Amino acid sequence: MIPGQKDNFISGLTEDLLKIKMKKILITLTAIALAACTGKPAFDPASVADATADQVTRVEPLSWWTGMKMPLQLLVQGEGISEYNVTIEGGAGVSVEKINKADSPNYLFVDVKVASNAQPGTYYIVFSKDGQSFKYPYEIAARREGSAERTSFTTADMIYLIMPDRFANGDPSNDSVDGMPDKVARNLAFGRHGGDIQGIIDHLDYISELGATAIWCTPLIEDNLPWITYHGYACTDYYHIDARFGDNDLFKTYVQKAHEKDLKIIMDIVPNHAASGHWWMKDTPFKDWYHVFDTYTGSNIVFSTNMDPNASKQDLYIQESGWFDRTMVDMNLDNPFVLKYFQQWAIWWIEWADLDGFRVDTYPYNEKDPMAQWCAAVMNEYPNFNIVGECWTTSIPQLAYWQGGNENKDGFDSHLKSIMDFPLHDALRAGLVEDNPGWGQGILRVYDILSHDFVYHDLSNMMIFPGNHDTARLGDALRKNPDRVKIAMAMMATMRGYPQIFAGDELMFVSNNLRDAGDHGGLRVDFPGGWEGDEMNLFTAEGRAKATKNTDGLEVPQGQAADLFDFVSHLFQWRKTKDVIHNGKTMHFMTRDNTYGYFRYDEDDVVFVYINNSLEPKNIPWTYYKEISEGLTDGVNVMTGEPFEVSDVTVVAPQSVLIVEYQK
Ligand SMILES: [Ca+2]
Ligand SMILES: [Ca+2]
Repeated sequence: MIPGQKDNFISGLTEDLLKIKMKKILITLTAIALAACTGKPAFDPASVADATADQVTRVEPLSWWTGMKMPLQLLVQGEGISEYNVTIEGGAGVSVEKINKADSPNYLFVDVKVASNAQPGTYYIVFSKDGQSFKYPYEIAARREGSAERTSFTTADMIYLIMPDRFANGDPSNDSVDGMPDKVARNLAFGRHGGDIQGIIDHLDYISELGATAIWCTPLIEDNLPWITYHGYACTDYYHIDARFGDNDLFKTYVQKAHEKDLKIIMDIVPNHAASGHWWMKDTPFKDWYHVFDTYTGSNIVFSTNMDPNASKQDLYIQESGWFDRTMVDMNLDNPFVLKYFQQWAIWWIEWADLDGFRVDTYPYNEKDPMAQWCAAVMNEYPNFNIVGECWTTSIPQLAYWQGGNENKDGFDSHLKSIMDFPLHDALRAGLVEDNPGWGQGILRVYDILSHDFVYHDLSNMMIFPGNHDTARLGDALRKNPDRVKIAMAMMATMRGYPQIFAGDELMFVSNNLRDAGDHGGLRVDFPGGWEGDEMNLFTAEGRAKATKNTDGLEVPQGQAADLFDFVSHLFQWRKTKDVIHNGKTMHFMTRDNTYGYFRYDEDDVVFVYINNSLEPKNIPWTYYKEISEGLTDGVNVMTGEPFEVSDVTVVAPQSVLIVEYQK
């Protein structure tokens, strides 16, 4: 039919007539379909026995939806299941396209076609052999309205990073769980402390009050190794929330409740490695499901092998295929079934839990080409989604290489939207504590890092952060100096990209002195007020005003918790609506006296930031800034709300920051 004919056909009908005609067409089509099925009665679920727990031990993804772009491939596990034929019953539109056998006889990978006319509902996977059949119910649901177009985190957001085990214990009944050997042990830095999803739900208002608009939790899915499981980075079951954090339904509730408070949820995921105690390690579907070595081979952690023109193939192989740790087996994303497993697993969590973004752990440890396909698959399903990868390198060109769209000489495109600005993190921490800076030192380090911005493909998708769960506590790095913590926070609120703050850094937490606290376990301190019986409660204004010192060894500086919280909260509440910060340009000025001045600007607004990181009062060098500051009047001091006029004798106190906003 040519377009003109269709237009004439429809325009010649009233709406009612059109409906009648369409109905007749539908009836005819249904009749044709039924005729085609002659001889095959409708499936009666009662006629086929349910699969026993031995016959089908597992089907993943746990469910699926109509209208998805990602093709569905079911992983089916069961004793000797590969000998069975598989069909899908329960309605037209959902059918088996291909049955793939694995190396192990106890798996099948079933390609399922969910046609555009498929109806949401319960279908049945029917397994048949020698005249015997059993069935397994499988839900194909309707998608949420607007699911594909969901938005994600952007420069308008501030991301609050939480380690759930250390944030708040909302449900003491799940601190230790039968069948899970790692029990609660709050006296150990590497023990479980009992924090959980309910604890986060209970404190969403605190997170909102701070000015955060998104939450990134370290992994919540099951990590059931015998010890050191509190961090969740060694997964033993990709489709279930760890019982010590809650369950899948509670996770979904957490996302809903966060959304009600305009907080986005970013899920932390780890496709690079699974736990040595993952359920599939007893019987992997394929021999090359993960990277197998004769003797333990750890990754050499040399990411440069990915873009180094002089690198040997062997070094690259060890980098991307070596294990992250003895308890973390390295997944083989070059196996197409593994890649597909992780693609649809990621999409399943977005769709099922209504997620707003991903943070991908140990990003460059994944084989880079299949990982790029992984990103592309997620972005194909959700074009506005954001994914930030942990590409932990101090090298700016190497970091830039990993951002999708970057013009890499080898043609590689990661399709990864966001990267973490580790070089800025390092410069900020190093520069802020240098009181007698030499050449290129002090706050000038930050200027130097920003001078490399020409290398990056997309500055708006840089996650900037003064600290996270893997680096020393900001309070320790800045030598317990609250004035410099304020400077760091002010820079995070006013620089390009989007900020991420690690829970507790807003209150200048420092590492505790629990046993074994020398490494990460010690900086991941419990949030005072998150546990019943805590002496301090820093979640409330009243508690912060009274806060002194925690008897557990955590030193919250006396009298400073309330002041710091108010400073950080004011900053990030202000930032929420500042388009000039979200999307404006930057102009910065180089000085060698441990001060730093920069402007964010667009057609309508200018924000001026002046940092005096030195130990003396400083006059703002306005004449030096005149190419952008000339003519600016009616400024407002962002922190005090007071009018601010440009003056040659504006003195800024030592170790402090001034932020002024102007309308052009
Ligand atoms: Ca708990
Ligand atoms: Ca790897």
